[in-house]
Order: sequence, then C-alpha cells, then structure tokens
Amino acid sequence: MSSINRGCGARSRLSERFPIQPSRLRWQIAHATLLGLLASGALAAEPVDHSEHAHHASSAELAPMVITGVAQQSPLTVATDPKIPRQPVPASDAGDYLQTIPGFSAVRGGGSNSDPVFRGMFGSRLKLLANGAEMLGACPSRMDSPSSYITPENYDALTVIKGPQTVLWGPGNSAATILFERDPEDFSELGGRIDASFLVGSDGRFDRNIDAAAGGEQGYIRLLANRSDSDDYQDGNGDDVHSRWDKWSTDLVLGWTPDEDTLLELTVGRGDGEARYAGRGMDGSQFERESIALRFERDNIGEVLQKIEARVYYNYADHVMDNYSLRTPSGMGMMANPMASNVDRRTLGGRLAATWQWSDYELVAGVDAQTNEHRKRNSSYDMMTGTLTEHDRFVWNKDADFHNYGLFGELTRNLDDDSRVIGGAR
Ligand SMILES: [Cu+2]
Repeated sequence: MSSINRGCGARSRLSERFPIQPSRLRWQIAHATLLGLLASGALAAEPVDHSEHAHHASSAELAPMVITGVAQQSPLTVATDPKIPRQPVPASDAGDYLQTIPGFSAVRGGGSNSDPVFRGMFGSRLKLLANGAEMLGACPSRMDSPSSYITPENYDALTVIKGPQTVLWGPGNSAATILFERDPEDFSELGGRIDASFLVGSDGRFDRNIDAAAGGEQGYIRLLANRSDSDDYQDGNGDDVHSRWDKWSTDLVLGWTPDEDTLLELTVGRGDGEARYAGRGMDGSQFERESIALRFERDNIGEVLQKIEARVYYNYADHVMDNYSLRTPSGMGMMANPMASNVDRRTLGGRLAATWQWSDYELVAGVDAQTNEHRKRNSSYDMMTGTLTEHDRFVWNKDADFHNYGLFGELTRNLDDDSRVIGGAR
C-alpha cells in the first residue's frame, strides 16, 4: 500500500515533520484578510454577523491594508476582467488601462494613446497581443503605440505575465507579456445577450460600448462596438491641455462549434480615431485599424495530446499625423507651415501550438511566424504660393520589411497544489 502511494506518503511525512509551515500560514492569513476586505465591500448590503467578524479580526492581528490594484493570480501572473469598472477612469486604450495594474506606468503624450511602461521597461520589451495577434503600430514617434489599437472593454480577459517568464507568445518580451483575450461564446440552445454600457465624465468624456451575441449549439455571432470621446482637460492652473480625443473600434466575430471540443472562429475588425498630443509638434489625425483573424481550437483529443490551437492574423495600421487639422501651425521654426506624414504597417502572423499532458508534466510546444512591412509618405508645402499638397497625392515609399520565425516549447512540472517548476526554450 505504501509503495503504491509513495507520492502521498512523502507528502504526509513532510507535513508531519512540519505540522504548520510558517511561511505558508502567513500567506494564507494575508490572503484571507484581503479576501475579507473585498468581500466586506461587496456584501455591504447584506446583514452581517458582527460577533463572528469581530472574532475573525482578533484571530489575525494584521495592520489594516487597502489595496486598490488588481490582485495577482500567482507571483508571475495577473489575470483580470477588463470589463470591470476602474477608478480613476482610464482612457479608452490599453495603455492607460494597464496603469490600474501594480507595476505599470505610462509615457503620456496627451489624453489617450499613452505608451505603457512596466518596471521601467517599454516599447518592444512589452509584448501586447490581442487574441494572440500583434499590432505594432506605424508611427516612428510612437503616437500609435501597440496599446492604442486595443480597446480593453472589447475583450473578456486580460493576463499579464511578468518578466521574460514565458516563451509561448513570441520573442522580445523581456518586461512582460500582456494578453487581451476574447472567450468563445457558449450557447447550449438558441439565444442571445446584449451588454451595453455608457460612461459620462468631466471634460466631455463620453463612452459607449456594446457587446452583443446570438447563437446556438452549432455556432455564434458576436458584435463589439465602442466609441470614446473626451475634450481637452484643464491643468491645475485652469489652462486647457491640448489632449482631446475621439476614437472608435468595432469587431465582428463568427464562431462555428461543430462539437463541444472544436472551435473555428473568424474575427473581422476596424477602428479609427484622432488624438491631440500636448507634448508633440503634431497630432494624430488618423489611427485606422483593419484586422482579420482566424482561430482553430480542438480540446480533449487524447490521453496525452490534450489540445491543438492554431491562429492566423492580418493587421493593418494606417496612421496620419499633422500640425493643421487639430491645431494651428505654429508659424515659426521647423513646424511653421502645414505638414502631414502618413505611415502604415502590414503585419501577417500565425501560430500553431499543441499541449501534451502526462503524469505531473505538461508540455506546450509549437511554431510561430510573423512578417511586417512598413511604408511612409509625406505632404508637401509650396512656400511661394502657400499651397499644401496632401500626403495621399504621393506614392508610398517602403522603408522596412522584416520577418521572424519561431520554434518554442515550455515544460511545466506540478510538484503539489501550490508549486510548479517551469522551463522553456525558444
Ligand atoms: Cu505619428
């Protein structure tokens, strides 16, 4: 008997030798207190047995602590629902939204489209993926940072994997990997749902969101649309800060679920917007996004091979910045006259991964690839006649073209309920 259940025996011996593991106990008390704080906030309207609460409080004598960030799921992972309202209300893009997670800050240029920074690192060290697809933006001065094309409310789950701790989602993620994911719809019979929300704030802030889905056992259709406006805000001195924005984004999702374990999903999306930048010589007058993505998932395949997932995506960013449509040209220096610059980027990518499970081990391995093409064109201004020739009268000039291909594998060994060892290579 003891030889069969050797794993169990070893564990019980360990707990006999250390009946209470001090570090673990402390962690559990801290956790319980945090949960207690959250629960007492959420259940404030319900009758509370004060005597029992008083008893709990006296058994764990910890100083009161208020946490206003998102609690982490594990030391390396933060998972949250991006539809949950936040305070202070973030701008409509992912950059400002991520600041509600401890460790994130942002490089701000105006009211929206800030560039997220995690533990002092930003840019290509942060891997931002929307449903597994990357959209890097086109602007050489990062007016359209990757986060500016992501509307958090249009997603169901946000996961932040801190540090270079995963090799599963592409190269270059030395600061963190940030995943915005949309869950597949699950209709067991014909039906539908609509989630709509409005937000009105000071300085002309007005957001409207709609997320509607209909479907049945065989598949679903889902429409997500969002628009957000804000006026210039006032600084402490009462002066207007050049920061107004107006952005919209919409996605249509078509899912086919021939059986419980199979999913084929097509997503088509579009968005655009404009944003003033207080800290720059130009404003963003166009942030056009076009995206198409196809994903396939198959679960519960066999004893060892558990899951196969495949995704292909196409993302196109077409960005215009100028110094005349959202402001008046300064009339002096380098930016004296009206000028516009138009940049675009086409990204095509794909990923195929499989999950294997045997005894305490789990292996996720696969391949991925991505190609990028970047182009630009500028307006021209004739100082003699004072006429502006718009950027779209010129031909595109391709200035970058690159690809990457990856082969990756990540092996996890579960030691007990709380501990894992993870190793990966790419
Ligand atoms: Cu720009």
